[in-house]
Amino acid sequence: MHAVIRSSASPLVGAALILQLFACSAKLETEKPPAATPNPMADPAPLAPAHPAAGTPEATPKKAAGEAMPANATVAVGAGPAGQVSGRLVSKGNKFLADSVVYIEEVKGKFRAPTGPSVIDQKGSTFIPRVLPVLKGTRVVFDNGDAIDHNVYSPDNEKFDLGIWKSGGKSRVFRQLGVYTNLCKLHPTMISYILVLQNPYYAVTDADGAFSIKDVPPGTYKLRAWNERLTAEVVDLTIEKGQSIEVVLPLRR
Ligand SMILES: [Cu+2]
Repeated sequence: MHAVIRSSASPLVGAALILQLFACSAKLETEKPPAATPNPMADPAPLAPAHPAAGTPEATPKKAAGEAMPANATVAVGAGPAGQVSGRLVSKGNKFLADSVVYIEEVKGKFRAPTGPSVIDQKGSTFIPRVLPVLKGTRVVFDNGDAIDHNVYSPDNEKFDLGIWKSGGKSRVFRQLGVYTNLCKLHPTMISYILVLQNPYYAVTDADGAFSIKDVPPGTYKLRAWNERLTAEVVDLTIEKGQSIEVVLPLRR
């Protein structure tokens, strides 16, 4: 059960600064004051004070192309059995939000990669999925489902080339942290990305840029977002035991 009621206020500051701030519900057993943590490197966009506004109807800010981008906003919304970081990415015109990876850069401890592999298919000369985050040490199978030759290679990090083959899979274990661009020498339009991450606390955004990272252990972290075209600020956040945090994270060129 989620004993959190989410409400929001959308103050307009200056021309068109929209911040979505989530306030604590008065019904929380252990109430935490809302904390807004602007990144000091962000544009000089003042964060409006987060007044608890339980019962205020949720306003949906309309975003148009050319609108000013909001600063990132990080707000604790309540406590529950497991920590959670969720929220959404925003961008100018809300473009390119899908298939971003939002992840916690480093979490103390060692995380064992899953015993089974992750899979990237090649179908219709397209890598599916286009973006695949994996835990360090994960085996990734490239499965050629086409009846034609494909190749998989990456010019990134330690580089690799799996050769050229028709039907069936070839695999490799990704042991080095980083982003790998996967390409096919035979089909220049084929591209996909593997993000090798230190811990399993990551999520891929949906078409609206929404994400949810569950079961996050308490700690102070850097939250990052990777996007094929745009970049995001790094967000510092502290999550306490069982706390839920909502983040609105802008992507920029
Ligand atoms: Cu190919």
